Amino acid sequence: MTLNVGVIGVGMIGQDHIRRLTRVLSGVRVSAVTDVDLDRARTIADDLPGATLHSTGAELIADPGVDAVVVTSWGPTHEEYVLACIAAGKQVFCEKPLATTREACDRIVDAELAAGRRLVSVGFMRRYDAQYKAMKAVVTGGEIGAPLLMHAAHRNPSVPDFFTSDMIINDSTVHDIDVARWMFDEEIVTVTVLKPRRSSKAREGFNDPLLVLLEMASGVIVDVEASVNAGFAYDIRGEVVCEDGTVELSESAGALVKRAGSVSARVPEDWRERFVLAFDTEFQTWIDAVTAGGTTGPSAWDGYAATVVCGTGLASLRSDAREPVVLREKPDLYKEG
Ligand code: NAD
Ligand code: ISE
Repeated sequence: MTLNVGVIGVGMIGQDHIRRLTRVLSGVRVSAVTDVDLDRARTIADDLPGATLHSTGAELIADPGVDAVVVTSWGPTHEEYVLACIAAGKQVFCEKPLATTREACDRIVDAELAAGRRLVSVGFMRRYDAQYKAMKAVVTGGEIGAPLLMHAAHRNPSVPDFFTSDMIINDSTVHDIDVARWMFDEEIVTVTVLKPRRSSKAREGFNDPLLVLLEMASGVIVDVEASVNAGFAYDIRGEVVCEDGTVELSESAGALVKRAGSVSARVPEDWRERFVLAFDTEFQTWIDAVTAGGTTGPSAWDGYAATVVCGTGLASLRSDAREPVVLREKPDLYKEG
């Protein structure tokens, strides 16, 4: 059986996901596309045999030729499309963030609860990365004792002009926030954002880098060094410190080259290169689950919790204080798996 997927938002990641859905993965085809930039959507549709071009997301969701939906438009537009998919009873894969405010995420969780089943999957692809998965297996296996700390770094080479200090938290660090919740199987209870010396490469008034401290319910502390003007590469790091040892992500998935006086390896250019296989696995797993009549992956609850923690981080960025994370009670729908 082939799953017919409609894609809303065909910008950078939308096009990358269409490439993997059409050329890399199996059991799926892109049957419809749309974008607020209709010319862009038309150009993409022209390259997809048999795909329908829709002028709005609502039309695409209502199309009987669309079995499931991928939302890759800008973050503030996600809520509308995810709610429409739930109302139509269609499975939806939504790129992060699930939505940009706590209230919007609440509405999505409430709609899914009213539907009585999981219809939403959120694009936190690091959970599918082989290195992160190996690290989690060591931590949960208990072979090096109880976890105490995690050190993480999320360095982006550069970002467009519209990027702000707030986005270091809610666009970039949101991934580290999801990793922390998933790695330790528990919620984050406080967030403290520290502002180190400002990089001279950051625009005036732009705090970069940031040091984001996440305190987990068990007392484990995760420190995330986040920056978007690192210049040299897309550099993602992680190390969990446990009572009897440590476990860390490898420096590079590629080959290590040693020559006179130096040791070197490739550092990825961007998130597309670093997480290419994670994205592939994330999508194939989702396609298989949806084809089988269900869903899989990070839930609307995970999207809600990540957005609330980001909001708490923004509060700390402004107050310079340690801020408590206040979550609603976790509904039973999200307690399994
Ligand atoms: P982009 O600006 O390149 O593309 C977004 C597209 O959405 C544009 O073509 C825009 O015209 C379209 N769009 C905007 N509003 C719309 C609306 N109301 N209806 C339909 N289309 C609309 O942005 P991007 O980098 O592709 O990011 C898109 C989403 O993917 C964001 O939520 C972003 O956070 C997420 N993202 C995730 C990752 C990851 O690592 N998982 C990486 C990059 C982006
Ligand atoms: C981007 O939107 C992503 O999600 C990338 O994974 C992240 O590393 C980058 O910082 C974000 O801007």
